Amino acid sequence: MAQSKPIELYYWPTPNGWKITIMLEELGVPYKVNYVNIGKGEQFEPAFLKISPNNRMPAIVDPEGPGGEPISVFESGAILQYLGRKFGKFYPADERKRVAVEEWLFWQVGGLGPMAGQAHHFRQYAPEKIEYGIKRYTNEVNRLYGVMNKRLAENEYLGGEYSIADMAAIGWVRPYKNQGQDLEDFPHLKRWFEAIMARPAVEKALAVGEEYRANLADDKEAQKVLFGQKARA
Ligand SMILES: N[C@@H](CCC(=O)N[C@@H](CS)C(=O)NCC(=O)O)C(=O)O
Repeated sequence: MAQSKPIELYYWPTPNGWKITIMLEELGVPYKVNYVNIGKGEQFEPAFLKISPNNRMPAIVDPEGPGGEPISVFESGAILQYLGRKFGKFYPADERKRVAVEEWLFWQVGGLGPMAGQAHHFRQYAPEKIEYGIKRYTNEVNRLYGVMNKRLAENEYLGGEYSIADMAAIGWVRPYKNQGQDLEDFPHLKRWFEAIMARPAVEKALAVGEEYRANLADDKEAQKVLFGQKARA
């Protein structure tokens, strides 16, 4: 499948954003980056909420969607599946292989991502040091790393072959130190991490918007935007 018009990517350089730049770089399809500065509240702009009603990036608009009409997709897992189906890569069509990829993809979006996110929050950003929260999420990430390590002892990649499941997980292992983890404790995970980080497409993908990456721990204004959100009218 050839893509003539670039895919519009709504993006900020974070673990969830990287998933999609990795997939697009691996596929080698044209894409245009629209930065959504989440520390400045751009995720609440009405035009963005139309394509991503959860006020989270990443999201995409594919001008060449089904039937040749544009389609928007939000939620990183759904975007990875859409791109994998459309371009027939990194998301096998064989049902057994597809199920394995989906298991580890959903494991990431429902487990590793949210738990590592909470570990970052309690360890780095919470204004009070809440030992209970720090311990709970550091331990849970440790458990999840152990699960990955076991899987990777018997499989080269999470879904078997390199796939969207690995692309989803890598960005969440990258900040392992901020999650209080040591990759030396997980040798198979370390082998996997190093292999993926050495891929040229991954290196290119992680560099997208690198200049905008700031330490959220020092940015009180961004913290005000991001933390303590409630339902909006
Ligand atoms: N479940 C979503 C999570 C996306 C997400 O949490 N994105 C964060 C940045 S990593 C965001 O856009 N935050 C904006 C906000 O909290 O308002 C996905 O996998 O796409």
